Amino acid sequence: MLPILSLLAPLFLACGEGDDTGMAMADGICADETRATPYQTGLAFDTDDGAWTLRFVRADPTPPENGDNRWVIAVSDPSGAAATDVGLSVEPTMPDHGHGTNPAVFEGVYDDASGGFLFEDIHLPMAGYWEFLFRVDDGDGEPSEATLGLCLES
Ligand SMILES: [Cu+2]
Repeated sequence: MLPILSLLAPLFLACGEGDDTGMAMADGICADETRATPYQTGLAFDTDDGAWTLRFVRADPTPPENGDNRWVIAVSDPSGAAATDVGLSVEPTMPDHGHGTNPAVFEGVYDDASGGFLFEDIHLPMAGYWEFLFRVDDGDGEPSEATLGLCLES
């Protein structure tokens, strides 16, 4: 953990999270965030090229939080057929702060019992607005991309 902490420490100092009084407000740090999609189980979104639909089967914790997150995400083609033999990765970033995660990219592993691609440990080191760049790679040309914005309240 030490290398990660030492890497992140300057970022915490650099970007901050607002003042302490904001933390006490009932509506939270995401109340005025217009870029984020509200998280719900089953949340689905398409890749930009329309080739694939991604769907959150589950997220632990729900909604996603600052800290360790375990996600299962299903991928399907436009006919609704589940894709099991593609690659699925996610690259989280905080665009307002200019940082991502360590590692930068997480690779999902298809797990039939879970009903989708399992991401065991996506560590998100801050609350606030995150963008998740998903890439679906079927091995044929450039990967398809989808970006999802989520705001972590805590
Ligand atoms: Cu940040």
